[in-house]
Amino acid sequence: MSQAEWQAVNEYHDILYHKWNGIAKITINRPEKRNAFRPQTVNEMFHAFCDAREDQSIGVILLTGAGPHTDGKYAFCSGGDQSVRGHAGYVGDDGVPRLNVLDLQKMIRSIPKVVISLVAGYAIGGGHVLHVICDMTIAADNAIFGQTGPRVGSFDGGFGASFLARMVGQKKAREIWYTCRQYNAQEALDMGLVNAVVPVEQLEAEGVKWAREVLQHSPTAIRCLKSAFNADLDGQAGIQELAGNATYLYYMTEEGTEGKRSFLEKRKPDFSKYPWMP
Ligand code: S0N
Repeated sequence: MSQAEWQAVNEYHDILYHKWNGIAKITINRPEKRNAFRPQTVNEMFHAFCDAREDQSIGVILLTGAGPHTDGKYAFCSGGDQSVRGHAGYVGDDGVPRLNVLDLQKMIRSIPKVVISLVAGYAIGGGHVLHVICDMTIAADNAIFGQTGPRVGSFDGGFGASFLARMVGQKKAREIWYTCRQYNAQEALDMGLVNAVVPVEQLEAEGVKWAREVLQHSPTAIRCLKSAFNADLDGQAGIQELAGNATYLYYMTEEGTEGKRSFLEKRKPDFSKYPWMP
């Protein structure tokens, strides 16, 4: 397979954003902070995800971290930037404390495209939660996973707890949070936290390979599957997404179109030719 020829999209400060052949790549670019996110980082990621959502040529989004840093170490993301953590969240240039990563989490979960995280080095704290939320994770052999909340005075009681527990089981999820241990790539693979482990120098190529496999398949089938996987955990919001896809498909039918057409033509709708299927 030929090498990805990434085209840069937009100018951001804290992230890099590229596209190539149906794939978008969002890279957190703060290696000097182990790719910790501040409000601006999250805003930029959200903006890039919005762009990828609207771009009908994009089916897969790779989420990764820039690196290695000058000290040779890699990071996917080390969570919230502790140096800007204020009384009620992470403080941006406007002086307002926020937990806007929660909006990003919801975006990653609900975007009707496949999000694959490529983890080299640390996926820690809120950075660990980010990879957990992605549809799939490919880990480099140097990846290190873990939560730090109870050690640094924070916790993610949302997807970071409940979805993690769905993924690795209740006992393991509680171990991860209560002990704040770190796990290597093989341990992560063994507990079902990641899909594959590859040598770090092959990480991006492997991500592109997985993306290209996904891209061969039906966008609508994958869109519906993603919302189906989310529905049981996401309550009414999950049902809304799943049902939104039913409406999306119904709008494409003759039967659905008859309802709209009859209204515009100021006549009674005629649904008689549409069967009541078993
Ligand atoms: C990642 C770790 C393990 C790497 O260790 P290593 O390799 O020894 O490097 P360090 O020397 O520690 O770090 C290198 C430089 O990077 C800076 N840095 C690293 N991580 C952060 C960070 N998270 N914020 C700010 N700076 C960071 C270091 O300071 C160092 O810089 P210099 O060289 O200038 O000193 C290790 O670094 C580590 O453990 N990092 C901290 C991990 C952590 O605790 N993260 C925060 C966890 N909490 C969250 O992420 C909260 C997420 C959130 O927003 C949220 C979401 C939902 C609900 C609630 C919350 C909530 O806020 O609670």
